[in-house]
Amino acid sequence: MNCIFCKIIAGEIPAGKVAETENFLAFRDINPVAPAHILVVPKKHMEKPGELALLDGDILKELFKLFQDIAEKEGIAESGFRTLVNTGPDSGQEVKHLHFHIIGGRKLGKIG
Ligand code: D5M
Repeated sequence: MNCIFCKIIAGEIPAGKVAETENFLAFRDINPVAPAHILVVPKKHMEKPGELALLDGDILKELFKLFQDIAEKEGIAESGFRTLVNTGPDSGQEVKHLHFHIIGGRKLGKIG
């Protein structure tokens, strides 16, 4: 499968790794829209957030703890940050491997 995020997970192309857990990898977005812009991706290829339900274990706990750990590491836990997922054509999803954006480090505008 020709998936850029699968290649990052496999170590075939470089990325600015920020954190890793059993099921997720976090790395810096190549086109940051804010001083902190990190992508959190499941190591298993999937396109939509609902597919996380197919994984074993306490996936949501692992994921939300990772969001918090990243925010603390990036120094944005107190100032605030946005976590968002684009799903499907209307959202503008470009990479068809599920990814959570964590964006912070500046005042963010309203979501359009
Ligand atoms: O966002 C897809 C995001 O993926 C976009 O912000 C750029 C980022 N991207 C694309 N290729 C790379 C690599 N190679 N490293 C890091 N970040 C990358 P979407 O929600 O699909 O619009």
